[in-house]
Amino acid sequence: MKSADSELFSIAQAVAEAAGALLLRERPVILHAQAKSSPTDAVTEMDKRAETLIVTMLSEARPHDGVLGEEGANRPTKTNVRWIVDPLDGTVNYLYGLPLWSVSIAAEVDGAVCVGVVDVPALGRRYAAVRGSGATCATAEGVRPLAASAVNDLGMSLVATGFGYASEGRARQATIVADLLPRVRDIRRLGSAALDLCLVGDGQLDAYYETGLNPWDVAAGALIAEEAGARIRGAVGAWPDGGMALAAAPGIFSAMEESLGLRPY
Ligand code: LIP
Repeated sequence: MKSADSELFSIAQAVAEAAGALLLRERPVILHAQAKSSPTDAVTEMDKRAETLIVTMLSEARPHDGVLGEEGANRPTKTNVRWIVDPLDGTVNYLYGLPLWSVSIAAEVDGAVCVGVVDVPALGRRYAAVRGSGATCATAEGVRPLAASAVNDLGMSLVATGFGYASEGRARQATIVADLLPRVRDIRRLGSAALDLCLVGDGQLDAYYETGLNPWDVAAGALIAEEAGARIRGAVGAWPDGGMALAAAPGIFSAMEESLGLRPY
């Protein structure tokens, strides 16, 4: 691991752990939400508190780096590093007291994500990856390497997806999942893109796809999935984008591309 990546990795781990601990330990019993892009697109005080903590820690560690965050952080970089953060991915799950939410911290170096950490406090898991060095999951029992599943039959695959907050987009997403459902083992909708991507890397999902995501939803999880041996892509290129985020076990990647109508890039 390059020394520069090692420094970024250490910072990402510390920031993700601190934000995850804040969200887990200081969640109010009564948590209120405000609406963002639609009445169902929720943001809570905890999303904002977590992002404030993340930006503060990053600024102390590397004051001249750029930062892009879901809740408004948007500082241009004066170095070759930009942090892409989702302080609370799976906000609706968190609001309802469900455990499937995460903190996603990614470091982009010269335009490519090189470090990713996804902390899943309610599950006691911290997924991480450094480009070229594989992906891991840390739990109370220790640190284990990740590996995508060996499935090679789409009809026996567990596929996750997600849906946006605008009703017209959801209608289009519904037609995609309706077409896919009879072709696969089953569908899951877990509610956190970052976690979905990590679970593909962990072999607990065979594939995940979603349209309409933002850079902070996918930056860390996509690297973790790729470093774990999954294949990833977007609508128009090798990295997930707003048009499509796809991560799949290698044995079903082409079948997923075909099912989703993705052309070779
Ligand atoms: C969520 C994503 C999820 C998507 C939800 C939402 P948020 O991010 O992680 O995959 O289906 O609609 O966008 O809003 O909880 O940070």
